[in-house]
Amino acid sequence: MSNSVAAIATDKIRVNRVRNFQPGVRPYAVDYYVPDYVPSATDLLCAFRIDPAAGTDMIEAAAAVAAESSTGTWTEVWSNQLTSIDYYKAKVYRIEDDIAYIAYPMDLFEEQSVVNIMSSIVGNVFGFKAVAALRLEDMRVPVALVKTFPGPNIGIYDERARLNKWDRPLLGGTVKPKLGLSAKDYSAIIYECLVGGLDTTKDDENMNSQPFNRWRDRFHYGIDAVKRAEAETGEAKGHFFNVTAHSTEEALRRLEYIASQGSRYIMYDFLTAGFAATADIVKRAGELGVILHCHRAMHAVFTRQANHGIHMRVVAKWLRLVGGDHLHTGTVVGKLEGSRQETLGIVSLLRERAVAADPERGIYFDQDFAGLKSVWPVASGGIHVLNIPDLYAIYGNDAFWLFGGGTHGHPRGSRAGARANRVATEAIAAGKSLEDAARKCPELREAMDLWGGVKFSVTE
Ligand code: CAP
Ligand code: MG
Repeated sequence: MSNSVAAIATDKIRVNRVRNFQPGVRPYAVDYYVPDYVPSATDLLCAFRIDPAAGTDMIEAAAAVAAESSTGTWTEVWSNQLTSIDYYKAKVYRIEDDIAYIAYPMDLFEEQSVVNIMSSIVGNVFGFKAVAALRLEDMRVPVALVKTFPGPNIGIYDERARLNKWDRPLLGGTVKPKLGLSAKDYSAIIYECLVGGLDTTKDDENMNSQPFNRWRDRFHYGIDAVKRAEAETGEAKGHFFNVTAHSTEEALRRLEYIASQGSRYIMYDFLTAGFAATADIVKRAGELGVILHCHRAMHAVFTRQANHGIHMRVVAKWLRLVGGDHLHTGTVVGKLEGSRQETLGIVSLLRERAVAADPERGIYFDQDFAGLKSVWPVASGGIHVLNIPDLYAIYGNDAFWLFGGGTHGHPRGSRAGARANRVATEAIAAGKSLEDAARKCPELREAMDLWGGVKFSVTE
């Protein structure tokens, strides 16, 4: 058949299909609510918390979400007949109270693309009139799709091996004030923290390359401070240099330079920059052998509301797939929102090979990470020495704890604050008490006296 004959034949089929087509608008539930569907191992599964719009029942609202996040639109279209719509459509297979479980065939998603997953699953549906509020509570990514992602380049074990630091959590601190310091003064603070006992320091999320502290100046003074602290202490040290920039190209340029000059670490604001940019940063960081610290600035815009948005556990899974080496996860006890059980769940999702469904920790699905390396959970935000016993109970050894105000707020400055944090951490990791440790460490005693009354509320 010539091309034009084939085209005419195809057109005839199309015309016939248009004739058979039943146009009009019908309930989403007719097609997208399939309660007898048994999800397959290759389906991507979602648990959505749904508050249906007034006048819409839960089944119809759930079916609307399944439709709009997969193949559907508001009206019947003749062209559904040109594909296997029953295969490609997402299916609401279970509803329990206000949670709808939806299965998506894996073929709906491009390999290795959180961006593509997001454009479908959290794309249009959150503004849908059928729902008053909608929250993506959890997502089971099928192993076959997990295998297409790179995961962390370095992760927990290899970073410990590089630093040769093992039996305790690793410590860091954000330089404060967050903005306004000159590069030279900034580096003096880095040096004080590292010599005092922190393993690392870091830029703040909003420190990029402002007029008062350009990235290259900060890097040169900063890496010099790191090297001097290493020489003085005989330990591996580092600073997380934030390479977040106005464009991915510029972020990569900064990353290349910083890696070429021997920094162990870079940092990236992966949510404000986006997952596509982060994938580029992960790839190049891996080629150059630098560890990538991921700050989650902006997450609370969509993770905080209990009835609307995306739960942080989903964001954490996505980041592990894309391949950050460190991720901020909250502290439970510090200044920022996040319950104990939910945080424990997120920590498991970052660190374990496979995680079983666990309603108490808010985990709806079993998730196998198919051998992807572990991500360091990072506790940061309003923590100080007196929180260390609780942090140890929550995180155990394999975590980073960052003390910003909890280092520089010490009555005798950053070096003394760093020492207090280090001594307290070593004591708790060795099974001793803070009181015991403070007897031999005046810096710790002073920090405990200073912050004895500072307690943020805790949600279990
Ligand atoms: C902490 C911090 C971090 C937050 C981010 C800040 O400083 O540098 O950005 O921890 O939150 O600016 O608040 P302090 P999360 O140690 O002085 O509080 O880790 O929850 O993403
Ligand atoms: Mg910060």
